[in-house]
Parts: sequence; structure tokens; C-alpha cells
Amino acid sequence: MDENLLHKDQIYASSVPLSDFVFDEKVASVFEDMINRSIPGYKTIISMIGVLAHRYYQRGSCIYDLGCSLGGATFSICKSLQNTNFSLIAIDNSSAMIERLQAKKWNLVGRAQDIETRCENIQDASIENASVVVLNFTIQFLPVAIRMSLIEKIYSGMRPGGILIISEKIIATDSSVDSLLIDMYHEFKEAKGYSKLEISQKRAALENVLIPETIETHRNRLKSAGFRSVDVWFQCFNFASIIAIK
Ligand code: GEK
Repeated sequence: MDENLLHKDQIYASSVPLSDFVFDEKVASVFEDMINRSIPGYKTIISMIGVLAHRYYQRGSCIYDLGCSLGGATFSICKSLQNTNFSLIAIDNSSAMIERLQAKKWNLVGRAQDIETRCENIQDASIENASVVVLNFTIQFLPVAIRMSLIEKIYSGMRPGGILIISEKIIATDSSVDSLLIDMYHEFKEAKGYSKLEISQKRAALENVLIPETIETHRNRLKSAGFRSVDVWFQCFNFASIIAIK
């Protein structure tokens, strides 16, 4: 079979019984195609995470990629810090994702030992001596009730001057703007080759699993955890990326 077709996301291409979305083997095997066709600006965000890591990394500190999936952000950071000594901890609680990431990291000739991969719930992870922390489309999958304690834990494990990068699907405060952004997003997905059936089945599967919040909610949470500067650096439709500096 054609390589591209083998890794093409066709999970919701035909009618499937409704069940909650999970990051299992099936999803991990097509994840790269899925995320590139599902998140507007994903490639830009990934490459800018590398740029931000280069700027904010502090010598002797640690970098965390929380909810790393196949390591999109991890590898971007490795590329932009290729002449620097650093250690990076990439965490995901999906074993299908972590196994693939582990296999991929050995292609980074000479740097694989700088990346520690952990199959762990980020709620249980300890964060220490961090200057760069990445939550690239991860918080949205955590129960709302535990989001504050996770951000507080990250804040207390960071060095002053360090950066937290949070990317999320978001809700607009104005409901008519929110509907507009969702429509524009669905048009983006259709332009990327997803059918109306795929879009609606995926939406239903994510309904109870991906809980978006407003940018204001994220900002207030980050501010009350103690971050001195919080701002949006990227937004396309209902997807945004925020930086928070300790
Ligand atoms: C990228 N950051 O390519 N603990 C650990 N991992 C979790 C948890 C949890 N509690 N909940 C969800 N995940 C990546 C993309 S995808 C985003 C991140 C998306 C993991 C989950 O297993 C999945 O791999 C990842 O968070 C979310 O830059 O698919 O929209």
C-alpha cells in the first residue's frame, strides 16, 4: 500500500459507532497527518516553540514537553538547541505515542540521550528546575477541576525568567464570534480533505474529552498562579497559543 495512504487519518471516514476519542494505537499511527490537517497553524506553532526555547532556555535547567504525543515540539526544540547542552523530559500517558517517540528519537544522531521519555500522567509528573515548559494542545484534555493545580505545580517547578507555552483550542467570549470561528475552522478542515461526515463524527467523539476554555480563563489562571507576563502570541480561528513568563 502507498506509504502516505497507510498513515492517512481515515478514522472517521466511514460511519462508526459513537465513542469517546482516545489516544490509542490507531490514532498514534496516523497522528502526524491528523494533527497537521486538524490544527490550523500547527507547523508554525511547532517551529516557533523551537525559537522560544532557544531564547528562554537557561543553562543547566530542564525542558519539559507535557503531552508530547510523537514529539513535534520536542524535536523542534532539539533542532533549535542543537549546539547547546540541554536535557528534555517528554511526557505522555499514551503508551502508543511514547513507544513511537522513543523509536523516533534514535534518528537524532548523538542527541537521543538528551531526551528522556516517560509514559506518565502529567498530573503525577514532578517538574523541577525548568526554564522551558510546553503544553502544546494538552491542557484541553485534562479535567477542568485539576487545571489550576497543574499550572501551580508547573509554576513552582520553574526558574524565574522561564517560559511556559500553552496552546489550546479556545472558545470566543462572544457567542456569534464563537460560531463564526467554528464555521471557519470546519471550512479549514474541509479544505484539508476531511468530509462533513469525518468532521461531525470527530466533533462528537471529542465532545466529552476536549473541553476548551476562553483565552481570558487561561490568562486569569496563569496570572493567579503567579506568572508575571501572560500574552497570546498566535491565534488562528479557535486555536491559540499563549506564553507565560515567570
Ligand atoms: C504536539 N503536544 O504534537 N497526561 C499525559 N499526557 C496526556 C494527558 C495526561 N493527563 N492527557 C492527554 N495527554 C503534541 C500534541 S495531543 C493534541 C498533543 C491533540 C496527551 C495525549 O495522550 C496526547 O498525546 C496529547 O496529550 C494531546 O505538539 O491531539 O489535539
